[in-house]
Amino acid sequence: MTHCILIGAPVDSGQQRPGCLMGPAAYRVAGIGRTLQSLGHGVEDRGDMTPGPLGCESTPNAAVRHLPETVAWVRTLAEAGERAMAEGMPIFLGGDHSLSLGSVAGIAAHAKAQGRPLFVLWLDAHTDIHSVATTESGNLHGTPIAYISGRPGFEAFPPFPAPVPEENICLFGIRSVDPAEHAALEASDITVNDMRVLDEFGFAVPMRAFLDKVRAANGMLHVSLDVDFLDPSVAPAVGTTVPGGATFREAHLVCELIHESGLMTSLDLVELNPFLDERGKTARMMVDLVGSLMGRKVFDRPTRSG
Ligand code: B3U
Ligand code: MN
Ligand code: MN
Repeated sequence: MTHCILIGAPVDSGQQRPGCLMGPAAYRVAGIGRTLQSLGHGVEDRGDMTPGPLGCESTPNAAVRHLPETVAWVRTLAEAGERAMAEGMPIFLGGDHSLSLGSVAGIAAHAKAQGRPLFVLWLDAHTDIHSVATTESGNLHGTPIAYISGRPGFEAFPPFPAPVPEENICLFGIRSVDPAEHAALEASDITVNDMRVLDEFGFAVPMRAFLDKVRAANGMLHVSLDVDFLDPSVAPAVGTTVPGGATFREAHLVCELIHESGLMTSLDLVELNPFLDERGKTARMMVDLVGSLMGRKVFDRPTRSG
């Protein structure tokens, strides 16, 4: 039984399609609390966070949008995340992916205090490794991987507490990469499981390889689940749909493997835009995946990693 701490993060400032701020409400309506309770977990809903006062941060990159608001969210969510880690498993209800600039900062601070290595699994169509200097769209939801891995270009942000080593980061489901991101990744030790890899080896083999690494290091595991990891046919409610994503079955398998590993210590659910949904289909899909991540299965049987 896990003590799950729901943290509403109605962040909408990291991209341009209004609607992600309705995400936390949609997860609650879709029954995230009931789903976790039905699996025997404790649930504490801390409600929706609000960003602190806005500063006057600026950047030479004129494309960047909502920098002070994003920095304010980072402070709020880092604090909420660090506090929740001491008491249970934080589940951040987004909100666009810029919320992970804050959630991972808080979690990294906690892992550092515990003296344990942090690993990050990024389930996403995108690599989100722009810096504030390289983003062309100016959408800061495309930047968290650069911030958490300690790359330059984040002078406007609080210093990242304990950068996550590149070897501890696994991007999974990738199929949309900008040229600057491509260059950054080619020169890095971040694992990139793009769809080419997943088509050839399936989802289980690369996922188990990463989970084995986390286990061998006695690591903590943060999972960041972007709605666009999924194929738009099963998850249409996202501003940046990219064809060719994980199917219903592939996504559940990934979540079941993560659960069986027993390694996940925190979770972000990001980029749900309920305004674009079809009668709650995507919100329900995401809540179902949380069910698989937290132990729902058809039969209990010994598994390779379990
Ligand atoms: N890499 C592009 C597109 C993008 C990143 N994350 C999302 N879209 N959801 C950018 O704008 O940085
Ligand atoms: Mn993303
Ligand atoms: Mn994405």
